[in-house]
Formats: sequence, structure tokens, C-alpha cells
Amino acid sequence: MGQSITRKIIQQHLKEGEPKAGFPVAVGIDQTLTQDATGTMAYLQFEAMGINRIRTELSVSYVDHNTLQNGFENADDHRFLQSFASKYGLYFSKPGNGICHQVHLERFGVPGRTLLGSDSHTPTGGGIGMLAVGAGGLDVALAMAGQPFHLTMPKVVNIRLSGSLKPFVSAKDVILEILRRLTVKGGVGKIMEYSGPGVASLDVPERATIANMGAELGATTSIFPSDEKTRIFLKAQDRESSWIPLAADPDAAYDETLEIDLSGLEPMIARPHMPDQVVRVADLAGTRVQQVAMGSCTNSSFRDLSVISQMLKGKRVHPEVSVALAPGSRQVVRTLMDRGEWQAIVDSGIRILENVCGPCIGMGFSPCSNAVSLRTFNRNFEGRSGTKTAGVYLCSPETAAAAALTGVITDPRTLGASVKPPALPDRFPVDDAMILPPSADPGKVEVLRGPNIKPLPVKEPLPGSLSGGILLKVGDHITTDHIMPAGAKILPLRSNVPALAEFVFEAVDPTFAKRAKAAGGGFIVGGVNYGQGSSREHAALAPMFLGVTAVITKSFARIHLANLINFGIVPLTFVNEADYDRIEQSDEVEIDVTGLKAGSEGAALTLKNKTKRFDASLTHSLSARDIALIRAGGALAYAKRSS
Ligand code: MIC
Ligand code: SF4
Repeated sequence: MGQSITRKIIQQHLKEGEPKAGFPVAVGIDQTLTQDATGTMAYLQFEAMGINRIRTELSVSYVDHNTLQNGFENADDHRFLQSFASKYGLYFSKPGNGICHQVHLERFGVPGRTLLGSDSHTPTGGGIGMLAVGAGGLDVALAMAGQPFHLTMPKVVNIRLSGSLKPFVSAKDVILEILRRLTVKGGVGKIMEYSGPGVASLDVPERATIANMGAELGATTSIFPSDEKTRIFLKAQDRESSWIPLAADPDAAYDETLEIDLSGLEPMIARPHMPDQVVRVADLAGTRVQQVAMGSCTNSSFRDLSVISQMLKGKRVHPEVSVALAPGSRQVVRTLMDRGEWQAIVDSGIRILENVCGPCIGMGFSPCSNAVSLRTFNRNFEGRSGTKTAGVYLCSPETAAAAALTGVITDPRTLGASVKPPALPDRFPVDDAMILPPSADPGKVEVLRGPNIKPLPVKEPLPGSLSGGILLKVGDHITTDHIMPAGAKILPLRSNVPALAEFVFEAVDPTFAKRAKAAGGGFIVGGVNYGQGSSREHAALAPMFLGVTAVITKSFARIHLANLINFGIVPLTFVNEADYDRIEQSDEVEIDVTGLKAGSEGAALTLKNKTKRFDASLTHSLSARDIALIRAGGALAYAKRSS
């Protein structure tokens, strides 16, 4: 039996284990990336490991999330990140240079290599044939220290593409259609590998859009072959020497297969408040729109902005729609300027934002109350835009531009205009002026930190028995935006855990932090896919700081599960879902964890509900290593002990 691309890369990088779906493996990491909202913590953790130089082939520290400097906090954190990168051997991409995933694709991604990033959309690199995985900052810090990345070997799904996209239908519609079919938990425990004759019809930026939003499926990552299109992209980036061909063997074995005929797709849109609430744009046509936001790591490439420019050319946006665009990178802007396409965007009367994440992470441009906001982004979780009453819809650049012009949701095919997605230029205007290489004299570099950077909280080793109250009971699909919100007010506190912890579950129950502290900690009970969304380890770290010792759910999302383990919180699941219904907030419970062991015989634990007087059976999917980490009080304590 032949091998998939995924298996080939994993086999080449395998450090421990056997790559059989469901079994633990450890994979060597070639490259890492961080962004500023997760990076500060990752680097503090790296520092705590006492190593004086990174041990990866390449590591890059980006600043793209937390760029509103409305006070000293973010500016201080950026200064810390810059000086840290210089001293420890990382490249540093300055604020305004672009969104980490877009810039990484342009300037650093290499087919066949592994990339671990402290951001859930790191799989964007799959568009260029990298095995690119999102993780918590601590896992990225460990990778920078030369340690392999531990994960449960996912299943590999073959998504076979045939045909080619019709006019006004684009890569975003492909992934929205896959989300419609598979839902936000359809990719959990899986890697989506694209194949088939349709792949050759997509350029690298289009592939990157699809790979990017595989994160919304809950997939570990997504990957495309590296072919002639990949070579052309790398050549245009002045990096042809990084190219290698990469394809699955013709008789490659896959765990599942999904067929998509690109020619049969039409413009799609995700309704509030989940990326899988997908319908045809035509079904919502005529709905009034108050805001349109274009950009984000999903849809801010030169290809996407060129299409937007063509659609806006010679026109003005609708007077009642507030429209903004945040380009993916400085290179994207330069390319559009060189091709004479930038002017149409400026002339159309839209707001031009920085080359950063911006509105996607609630950093400004929140919609007005009850607004319908169309965004080319990847997440539309309730409140993430900063306006709880707004309904955010996710769509392609074509659909967003159409609504910007007409003021209502519009199937872009009905505009009667013609738009030609551009061929990639022979050479992009390559200019790395905003990417700083590490210092040649690291001994002389001082790491500069401001008062916003507080010491890392540490957890005690796990006691034999956990007892306390159920601090909060929540439903299905709770996102990390619910657990640890972001936005302009809270993000500047990412390196100050005591201050940040005050906002845990703020939008769900604003009394949570106070109650948790008063009770000296306790438990959280959740439904299916608990912790989906972002990689932010703060969604584990801040609850840990508040004394949460275990989270008991119907199921977990991958990155959050790993983050809980990394911070010594025990992740458990109900054996009988009926016990989820019986347990209530405020119940006093006790769980004996002395017998916590890997494998089926150790997987059974009992929760004693002292208030309601019943026992519930719990289980877990922890490996022996996970349990060792939890017992030590988290990965950092464990790493320190074993070094
Ligand atoms: C997101 O899109 O939610 C973020 C902000 O990029 C996060 C990272 C973070 O919370 O810092 C992610 O996707 O991992
Ligand atoms: Fe930034 Fe949004 Fe992409 Fe997250 S999803 S990396 S906030 S652009």
C-alpha cells in the first residue's frame, strides 16, 4: 500500500511511537511561529527552560494581533518580543508587516517540512505542502527547545477535488461547503489531505484559504500536494530553491474519502454564530447589511484583494454600509500598487486598516448593535466581533464585495460584472525590510520587559483526590472565545495572568472569576467539542490560576485538550451522557485520581456527587506522558524536573 503525503512527512519526522490512527506519536518540528497574543507567554516559558538559543531550523515571532497601542502594555510586549527574538535566534516580523500565516506562506513556508505555531490557523501552511499544526504556546516553546511535538496520530481523510471553480465562486466557498457537510467537529482527530485533478486548478493562496479554515472543522491540519503551482509561487517569492515535489502515492491508503466537484459549487455563506451554519448566498439574498469586513488570514492574499479591486473598480460602496479592509501583508499591498489595483480600493470609499488581524480578533471595527456584518474571516462566534448583538456572516471576498456595493446580501454572480482571478505575478515585490533577523551578537542583547509582564503562575503537583463545587455548567460547542475572551480591552493582559483571569467566562457568567476565587477553585462541566476554536493557552492557564482542577465534558477539541494537560488540569469525559444532565452547577463533587492511568484499565474514574448522592463514571484519553505531565503540575514543571 502506498503512502499519503501526511504519512510520508510524519514518517520522516517520527521521533516516538507508531503512526497508527489513535496512538500517541512524537514528531520532530522544523519551524515554529508565534504571534504576539500567544507569543509573549510562549517565550516566557522558553526562558524558564534555561536554554540560550532556539534549536529549530527556523522560528519566527510575528506581531499582528495585539496592535492597538492604547496604553503602554502592547508596546511593551512588542519590545519584549523584538528583543527576545534578537537574542534567542528568531526572525521578528514587525507590527504592520502582515498577518503571521500570510507572511509565513510568502517568506518562510517550505513544502515537506513541519511547522508548529501558537495559533490555530497555522495549518494555512498546508497550502504550500507543509505539515503545519496549531498548538498552545507551551508546546511551541518546547519545540523551540528542540523537543518533538506529541499528538495522537490522526486519521487521514482524502478530499478528492475534481473540476474547477466557476466565476465568482472561490476557495472560501469550497471550505464553507466542506463545513456544511462535516460540521465544526467533523475534522476532530483527522488530517484533511487534498488530492485529485481539481488541485491543479488552485493556486497556492487559494489552497491556503482552504487549509486555513480546516481549523474550523476541528481538524489537526490540512495539506495540499507540492506541485508545479507551488513551484511557481515559491519562484515568484524568490525562493524556488525551497521547492520540492510532494504527492501521495497513487495507491495511498486513507481512512476516509470525500469527493468535491469544484464545478458544482456556488457562493456559500455561514450564518451566525458558527462557521458550519452554511447556506447558499442566494438563500439570504436581499438581507440588509450594515457592515462588511474584508481581510484576515483566510482571505487577504493578493489574489483575493485583486478580485475585490476588480469588483470595486469605478464604483463606490453603498452609503449605508460601513466597509473596511485589512490586507494580509505589506507585500500584498505592494503587489496591488504595482499592478495599479490599489487605487480602485481607495477610490471606492472603504476604510483601509493596518496589515494585521484587526477586526477578526475584535481589535476595533466592532459592528453597531444588532448589525448584520459580512466578513471574509473564519470565525463568527457570538460576541467575538466585540458586539454581542451583532450577527456575523462568513463569506468569500466576492460575496463581501457584492454586499459592500449593494448594501444587501447579494449572490455576486447576479451583478453582471466580469472578474478574472489574477494569475500569480512572475515575481512578487519581495522586500523583507520589516522582518528583522536575529542578532549576530546575542550576548550583547538585553531582553526588555515592561510592568505588564508578570511571572508565570505555577501549579502544585496533582493531589490524590480532587474535591469542590461545579463552578459552571455549560452546553455544547463552547469556544475558547467564551472561556477566555479576546478583544481590545482584554488582549493587552495576555502576559499578566492574574489580571487576565478576572475575565474568564465573562460573557457566559460575569461572576465566574469571583466565585472561583472565593471557592478556592473547583470544576467546570461542559458538553461536546468543549474548547473549540483558538489555540490560546490562556483558556487553560487562567482557569488554572483560578483553581480549576478538572474539566468534565462530553468531548474536547484537540488544542484545548492539550492545553489543559499542559497546565495540569485533568480533562475527563462522561461515560454516560445522562450523567451530564443529572449534574448541576454548585453540586459538591469528589474525584479520586490516584488510579489515573493510561489505557483502558486505568481510564475509569468515579465522580461522587455529594450533593445529589450519585456516582458518575468518567473516562479519559490521556497517554502515559499526559498523565505524568498532569501529576507534575503541568508541562513546564515536568520539563524542569526531567531536564
Ligand atoms: C483566533 O483567531 O482566535 C486567534 C486570536 O488567532 C487565536 C490565537 C489567540 O487567541 O491568540 C487562535 O486562533 O489560535
Ligand atoms: Fe488573526 Fe483572525 Fe487569523 Fe486569528 S483567525 S490569526 S485573529 S486573522
